[in-house]
Amino acid sequence: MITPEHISSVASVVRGACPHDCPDTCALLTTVENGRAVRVHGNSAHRHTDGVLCTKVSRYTERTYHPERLLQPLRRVGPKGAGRFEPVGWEEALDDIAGRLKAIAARNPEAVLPYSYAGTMGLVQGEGMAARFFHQLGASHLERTICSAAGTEAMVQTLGGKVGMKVEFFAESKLILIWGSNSIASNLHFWRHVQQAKRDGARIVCIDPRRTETADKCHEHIALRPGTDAALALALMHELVTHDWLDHDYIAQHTLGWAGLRERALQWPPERAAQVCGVAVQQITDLARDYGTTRPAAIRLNYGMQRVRGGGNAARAIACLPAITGAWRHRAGGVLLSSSGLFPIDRAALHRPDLLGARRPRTLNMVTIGDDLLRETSPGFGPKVEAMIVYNSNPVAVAPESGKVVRGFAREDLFTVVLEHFQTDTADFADYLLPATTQLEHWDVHASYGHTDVLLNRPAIAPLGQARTNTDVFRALARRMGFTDPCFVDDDETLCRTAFGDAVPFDELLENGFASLPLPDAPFAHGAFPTPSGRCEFFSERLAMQGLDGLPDYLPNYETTGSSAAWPLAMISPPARNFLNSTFVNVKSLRDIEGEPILEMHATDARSRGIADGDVVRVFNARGAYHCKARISPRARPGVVNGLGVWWRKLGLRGTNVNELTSQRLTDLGRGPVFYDCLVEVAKT
Ligand SMILES: Nc1nc2c(c(=O)[nH]1)N[C@H]1C(S)=C(S)[C@@H](COP(=O)(O)OP(=O)(O)OC[C@H]3O[C@@H](n4cnc5c(=O)[nH]c(N)nc54)[C@H](O)[C@@H]3O)O[C@H]1N2
Ligand SMILES: Nc1nc2c(c(=O)[nH]1)N[C@H]1C(S)=C(S)[C@@H](COP(=O)(O)OP(=O)(O)OC[C@H]3O[C@@H](n4cnc5c(=O)[nH]c(N)nc54)[C@H](O)[C@@H]3O)O[C@H]1N2
Ligand code: SF4
Ligand SMILES: [Mo]
Repeated sequence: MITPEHISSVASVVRGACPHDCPDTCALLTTVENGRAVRVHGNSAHRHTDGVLCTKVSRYTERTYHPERLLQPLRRVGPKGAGRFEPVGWEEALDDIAGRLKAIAARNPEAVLPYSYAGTMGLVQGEGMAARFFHQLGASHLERTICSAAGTEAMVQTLGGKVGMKVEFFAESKLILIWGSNSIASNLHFWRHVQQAKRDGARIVCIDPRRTETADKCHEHIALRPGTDAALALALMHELVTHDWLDHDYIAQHTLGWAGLRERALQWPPERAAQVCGVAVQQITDLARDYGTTRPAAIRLNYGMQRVRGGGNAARAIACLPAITGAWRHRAGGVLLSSSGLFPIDRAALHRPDLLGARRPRTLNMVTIGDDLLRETSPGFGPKVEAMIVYNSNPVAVAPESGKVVRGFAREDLFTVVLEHFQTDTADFADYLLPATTQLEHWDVHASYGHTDVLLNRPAIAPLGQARTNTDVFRALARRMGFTDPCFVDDDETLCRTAFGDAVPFDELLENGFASLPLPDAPFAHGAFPTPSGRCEFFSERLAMQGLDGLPDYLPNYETTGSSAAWPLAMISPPARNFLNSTFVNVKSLRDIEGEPILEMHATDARSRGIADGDVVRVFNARGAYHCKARISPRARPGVVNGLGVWWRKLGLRGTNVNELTSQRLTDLGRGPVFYDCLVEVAKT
């Protein structure tokens, strides 16, 4: 076992945090020898990490010292998107970028758009200095919706925020519903609690259209059609009502809108839901009985179920369940989608929205970047986007309807700066490509969306080559833009301290690398939800005021099988286990495990199309076409195909990926993406 105490004159062990968009937020220990990181381990002193990392991050040194790491600033030569660059000095690059931004901002700063997401979840290298920069500039706001917006809004409206059970108490549950999540792939440390519960006799049920690695290991798998989760949740409620598996006292004291929800649930007998979901009636009635009669019962909800038109309503319906049965009374009962709302982040101090003054720039949604880059100046839209600064994201690969995203990025009149570790699909379109530091090379501080500890990340090694931190690039640009507020000279350690202010003891972070938030074990045992009413809001007044349904309901997908003869198959595109979104696709050892981009198909769907296992197929719809290899697999249910992982387009079979097919429509709540609400046809090539 490696602990930070094993320090010698040539070797040291540095405490850090995994930066990736993963609920586990592991504590890392990096062994450094002669200035070089030689191994990255999980810190066993951190209870949530428990000394274990996933395969991806155990290979972190391979990614860090990858021969294709960007090590110097580059300037485009040749046409947009050709990916040809020449080296340029930092000073020259930054001077030119600042000059271009100044000229655009002099006409209208809203023509500048930041584009970023969760390449790093660090609060400092994420939006720490960047938000200050764009606020001072008055650039367009970006709605950062691409992952979790519908579920987030659902939790806000129902429970009052991204709050819920503590992950460690799932180990004590007697019934666990894993709902819309492939935990073994995407939430490994949660899965360890499930294993414990299972050893202690708990029943584990997986609700997922795909027979995942996780489903394989559960007692029951309910393979419903994509986008039908709300129908299932309402039918469960129907059964809870008709069998009186209700906690009347909890409902009366701690919930709002029961009469209305009860009435709606009674419209959903299991037979009706079974039709909609494409599952057996008995699976629904059995699940309802188990959920209604087992104490404590816990739901691990994850974002996989909310990337469809009705995703927000579905998450809301599911979030109502533990209040109906009083599951919240026990610390091992309730629901967890995300714990991130529990962290006392001082966003006002970190992001400095006050720098906007009276200005209120327009907001563009990162999901619709394809359309928005192709729009001209107009009264409804505002100015045409003239410049984009991309950091911590790879939109050309991850945003929906990539045909349009590519056309947008290919505009010769768009000025694009990309801060990156690698020459990604997006980086190919940059005018300036700036080398960024990795987590081993910079300071940061992290909240988590799977547990309730704050983590500090110290740099283990010096920046490679000429790489610079995101913060440093924005500080340097701010100076050139003439931004004089003192916040633009804050160093990274100061930003780390600012993120939580006095709410988290920084000394403890420096000493241990992590600190637990002081929180009750059973957050809603006595109600006290952080909603306006203080109750679990089955009925949301705030939604009703927006003209929306105040109660959760089932909203069919935009694209439902049966509605189109041309596109008879539903396609979902969940994460690949050895990638993290599009990160790691270029790490050879991990790509070798994934092999090639594949589409899982049920044998009947393949047979009727003359497709054999391993055939190269064309997956297509009106938006585009994507080539990959067919895998005939029981992991796919009839009528649904699974296009795994967000591959880099240029590392796929014919320069496209699965997002060629996905649509830019938005979810019912939160204006999120509908990646898994997508019809296609498949043909042998
Ligand atoms: N290894 C790995 N880990 C990851 C990621 C990764 O790419 N790779 N991504 C990270 C990110 S960004 C996130 S947001 C988190 C969260 O992770 P999620 O995005 O929730 O991803 P998964 O856990 O794979 O869960 C998605 C599951 O939902 C299923 N699903 C699809 N449509 C539906 C539906 O309509 N209903 C239901 N019930 N299920 C459906 C899919 O088949 C899949 O098994 O994971 C993170 N962790
Ligand atoms: N079809 C389909 N599409 C999807 C999904 C899906 O399930 N299906 N999942 C969606 C989800 S859940 C999400 S969250 C999004 C994710 O979309 P993104 O947030 O764009 O995630 P990544 O693809 O991992 O790209 C992150 C990039 O940030 C870079 N990066 C990491 N750290 C740093 C840093 O410190 N500095 C700089 N400058 N760069 C850094 C990495 O090298 C990487 O290229 O994709 C979405 N797209
Ligand atoms: S990606 Fe997730 S499981 Fe892997 S090391 Fe990072 S936080 Fe842990
Ligand atoms: Mo995500």
